[in-house]
Amino acid sequence: MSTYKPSLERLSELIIQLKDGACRRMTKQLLNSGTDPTLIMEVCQRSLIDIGRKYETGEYFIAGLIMAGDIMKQIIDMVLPHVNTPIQPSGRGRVLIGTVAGDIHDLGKNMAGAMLTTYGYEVHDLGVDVRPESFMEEAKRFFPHIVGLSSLMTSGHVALTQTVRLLRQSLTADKRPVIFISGAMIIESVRKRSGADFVVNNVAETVFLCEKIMMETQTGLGQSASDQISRKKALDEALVAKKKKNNYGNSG
Ligand code: B12
Repeated sequence: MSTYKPSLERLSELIIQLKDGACRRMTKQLLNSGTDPTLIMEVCQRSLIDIGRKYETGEYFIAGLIMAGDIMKQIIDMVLPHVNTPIQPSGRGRVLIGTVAGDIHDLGKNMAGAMLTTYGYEVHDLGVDVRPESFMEEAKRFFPHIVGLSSLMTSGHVALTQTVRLLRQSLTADKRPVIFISGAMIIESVRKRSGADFVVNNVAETVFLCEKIMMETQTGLGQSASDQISRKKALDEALVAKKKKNNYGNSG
């Protein structure tokens, strides 16, 4: 049994030390003490970034990444059933997700997919290492309102750009989905280069943005470029306001 008071900071330390049993116990204690499940997930995500840095500097090896991935998966499985969702009907909108070609990271994508499903979205997950053509074929069949592309490695940015281009070229304006991109190495300049509409950095942001898009535009399809730009500006402002309100890292 852990002798520590449950806290998100302590969970982060345990994750970074790769102590899986203690991580499970701490997560259980945090959930029992009423900590917001999305805060737990965000702390995990940030801790895994630290583990990635340790891998880069040679302090951890590939085994460390594998263990970290395993711990993250266990925590996600414990946390997801505790996510409180507003009561709303299914069929909020269709979301197509997948990890781009050459990349097998899937924890963030799975987490985002599970959250969106809980929130009533119809999520179609193409898995990992997905070719641009597969995204395009599925988009033509499924007609998603939103497409979410995951890419955790710098080497995936080419595939990301190719996928966005192909989706834009092969779908007519009225069936064009809003495209999100996400992952560890994704920043605004990558979004610009790829031609995607939004970068999402965590599940809370993903759900928030999907809700806004579905609410504000009915379907989010068939917008003119200027509509898209003004909508993006409004959403960006809303996200900044939401971030300011968030009080990370000091519950428990
Ligand atoms: C765990 C991990 C692994 C695990 C993955 C297990 C799995 N099933 O996914 C394993 C061990 C398999 C792995 C392998 C490799 N990895 Co790795 N890995 C990581 C690590 C530590 C954490 C990633 C993670 O799961 N984070 C937790 C999740 C929850 O966060 P997230 O992915 O950011 O997702 C959140 C948001 O971005 C968003 N989101 C993410 N995806 C999506 C998708 C959609 C649709 C939406 C809406 C939202 C969304 O929501 C999520 C939740 O908030 C990262 C470090 C880091 N900085 O992230 C390195 C990292 C990504 N890996 C890296 C590397 C180099 C590799 C390897 C090449 C190592 C090797 N030598 O073999 C291989 C790559 C294999 C391949 N071809 O893909 C590098 C990439 C560096 C770079 N510049 O490209 C990183 C950044 C580590 C580092 N700092 O060096 N890795």
